Amino acid sequence: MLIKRPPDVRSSEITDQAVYLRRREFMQVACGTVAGAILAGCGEDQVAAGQASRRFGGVRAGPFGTDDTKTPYQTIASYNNFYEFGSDKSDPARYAGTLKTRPWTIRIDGEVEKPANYGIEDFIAPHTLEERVYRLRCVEGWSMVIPWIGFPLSEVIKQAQPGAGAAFVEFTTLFAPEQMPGQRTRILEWPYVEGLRLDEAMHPLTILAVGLYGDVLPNQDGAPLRLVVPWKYGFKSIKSIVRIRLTAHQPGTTWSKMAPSEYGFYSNVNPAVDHPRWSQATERRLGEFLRRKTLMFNGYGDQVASLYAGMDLKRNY
Ligand SMILES: Nc1nc2c(c(=O)[nH]1)N[C@H]1C(S)=C(S)[C@@H](COP(=O)(O)O)O[C@H]1N2
Ligand SMILES: [Mo]
Repeated sequence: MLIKRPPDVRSSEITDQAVYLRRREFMQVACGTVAGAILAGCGEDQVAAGQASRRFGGVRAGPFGTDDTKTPYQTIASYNNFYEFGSDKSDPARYAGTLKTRPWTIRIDGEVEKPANYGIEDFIAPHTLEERVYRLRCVEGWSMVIPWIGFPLSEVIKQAQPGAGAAFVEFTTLFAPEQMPGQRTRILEWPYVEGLRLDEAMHPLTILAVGLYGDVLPNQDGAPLRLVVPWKYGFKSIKSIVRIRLTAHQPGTTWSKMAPSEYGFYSNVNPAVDHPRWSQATERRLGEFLRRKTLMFNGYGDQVASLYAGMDLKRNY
């Protein structure tokens, strides 16, 4: 059997992260535009050279680490799903530069005692940032290992004080067709929305990510703030969030509205439940040659299986 190198991971991507960053001039934004307290390495020399790193300082190693080899930065930042910028994997890296991530407001409302609007800096500042190295498994059959920078979603929800009726959380991506060319098409219903059960949202594995590999998120990965739910298929991890709403009833989600027989509300990674059009038993880790077996709950079963005790996961896909 001939084993082909995956065509979508080019050897040119195997370059040093710093070189890549400089080449793509991701670091053009001057330091000080993000909460200064959480950023380090913003020397004036770097700013002058157009290389101002927006690296996060004081980040501690978070729990749930993995020994899996991390996917190279260049792959994480160039092979994306972000339909607001097109449906080709290379579209987000090419077009997401038009997304304006400052100023950025996040609203928390619905079934909470303390609804509020936050500017992104105020939203992030109270939280201790952690590096969480998580596997991400896309429903399409590929996976990556990503060193996110973020903090538990539970901290944000507790602060908003869920009301007695709160049972689910709905997340909404920015709607800005002038910045997001995909939203000028009808490929999906806009804005992109996702949802979790409240206990899933409160689970210690569930984070809001603001960076990866120590730097602020590249736009194509969901800047300035995206959800990461590592035991669920990648589409649950909604990008560029502007609203977090607690609800009494299960919210609709973009992919389940688009194709209800293919994408459910739960979307837990499950090698035993096939997508109607393809098997979910194996996956291709980007950068590797051979496919690997997909693990139940993406390998996080010890942490999350109890959330689904007694549920039929074939029905609740
Ligand atoms: N707003 C929004 N969020 C999104 C998507 C999208 O199209 N729009 N794609 C999802 C899918 S299908 C996946 S696999 C992950 C990909 O995240 P990554 O590009 O950072 O690897 O983002 C998810 N979040
Ligand atoms: Mo995905």
